[in-house]
Amino acid sequence: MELNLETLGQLPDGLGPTIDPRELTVGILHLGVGAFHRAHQAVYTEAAMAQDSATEWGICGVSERSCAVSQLLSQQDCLYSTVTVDAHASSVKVVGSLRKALFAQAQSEELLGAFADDAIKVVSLTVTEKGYRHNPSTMRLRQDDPEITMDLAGRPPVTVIGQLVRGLQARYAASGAPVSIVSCDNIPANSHALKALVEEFCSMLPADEADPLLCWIDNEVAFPSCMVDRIVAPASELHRDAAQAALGVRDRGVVACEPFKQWVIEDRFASKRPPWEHAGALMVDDVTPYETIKLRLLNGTHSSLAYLGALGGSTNIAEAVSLEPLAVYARRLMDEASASTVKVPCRFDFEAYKRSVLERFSNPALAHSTLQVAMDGTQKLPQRLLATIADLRAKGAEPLYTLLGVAAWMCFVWLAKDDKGRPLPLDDPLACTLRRATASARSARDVVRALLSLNEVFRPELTDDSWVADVLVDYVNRFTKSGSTVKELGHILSSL
Ligand code: CS2
Repeated sequence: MELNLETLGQLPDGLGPTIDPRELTVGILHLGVGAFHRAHQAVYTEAAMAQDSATEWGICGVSERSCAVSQLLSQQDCLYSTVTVDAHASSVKVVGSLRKALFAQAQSEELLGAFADDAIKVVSLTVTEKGYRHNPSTMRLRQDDPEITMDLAGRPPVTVIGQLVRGLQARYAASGAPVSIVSCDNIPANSHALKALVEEFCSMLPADEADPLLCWIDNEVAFPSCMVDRIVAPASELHRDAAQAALGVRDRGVVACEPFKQWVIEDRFASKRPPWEHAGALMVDDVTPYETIKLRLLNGTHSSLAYLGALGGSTNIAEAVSLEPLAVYARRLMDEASASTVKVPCRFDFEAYKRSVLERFSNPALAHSTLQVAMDGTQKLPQRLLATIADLRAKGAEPLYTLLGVAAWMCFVWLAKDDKGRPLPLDDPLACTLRRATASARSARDVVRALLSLNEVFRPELTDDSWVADVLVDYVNRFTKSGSTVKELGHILSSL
């Protein structure tokens, strides 16, 4: 038997949704209905509705890149379960807040209809960093992006920015009802950055379309930023079996996640919003301090462990952080990153935060693959590592640990294999540019010079900092010559 509305009544007590999915109407349109959204916002939204006996915040989830997820979810009446795991226990629960699933590329009319529907009060997104099609170093749309050009020319939009602008146009033409757009991606000032990209796209439309739209967006559309946190790994057969054993029905949409979750939201909405604070989200005036700490300490360390771990042959993050030099390194990297964060939330306990990050990375039940975290480095490094380096350099400091993470990324790109010679695939929207840049490199200095001059990734103050280049050359040299990344890391750490 499969999980769906008909089998819902047969679920064991306490494992079903805390609201009745049949009673919900749709009030949220979410772009990017992947595992993260299903283990995070959808969970908060269900709990918020349950707390307040609200029914108007059902979610319409949109798949962006493939129809597989939206089809699968539709076949299960949009029900799916979370399997929450750590070293000691696991728990299964069916989530009922997702009520509809669309595939953007095949259902563009329905998507525009959803944007225009004034029952939709919130449009949210988890489309990963590359979904914004921006240059992370400038936060502007990539000028040479053919997909953006084609969306601007008026085809049914394929890019997320195109979908947002065409969707907002449809809403403006229909009721003009206010709406709030919430980015839930790991980008600094995420929704504010998104607003700038939306406006940039609008300003490339003919003036008679652009001007009224921009004016309406300014008055009626809010872009509250937020910080999201939960480690979610692709579900394995083990997780699906655990769900089946607990539920008594088969769920093909299982998501596997850690127990920890956090959501800090800027409370600046243009429209009614779900009472997420009743589900544990923190509503604040300014998310910057939370976001900077999360991006630089958690995500920065995650990425660095992913590159070092992958080079050293670790397949997942828990395995990587179980190696002494990597654990020591992670700790020192977080100490360094915390010195770069200027604003800190009041009563924030850095020590407890760092300990909890290491504990979370050690969760063996998720098997979060190093290659998955290593993916899209050009889109992640600027906010995770480079911002720390730039801030510390501006203070005259020497961010030796953060640079180690950047050097590991450079080795990962250049060597394309681990210590045992096994290939490490480069999954990055700028993969061709990276390969071209490093193809003729013969030495560590060549590689560092070639990569540092990619202005999509590195800002001029880093490209031109000869101290930074020298440190990177030294690290890349040592890693490439050593034959054992983990041992070499140990040597480097003992010399710092
Ligand atoms: C990870 C994040 O894949 C990655 O790059 O660093 O997805 C991380 O697991 C989340 O941001 C945790 O909240």
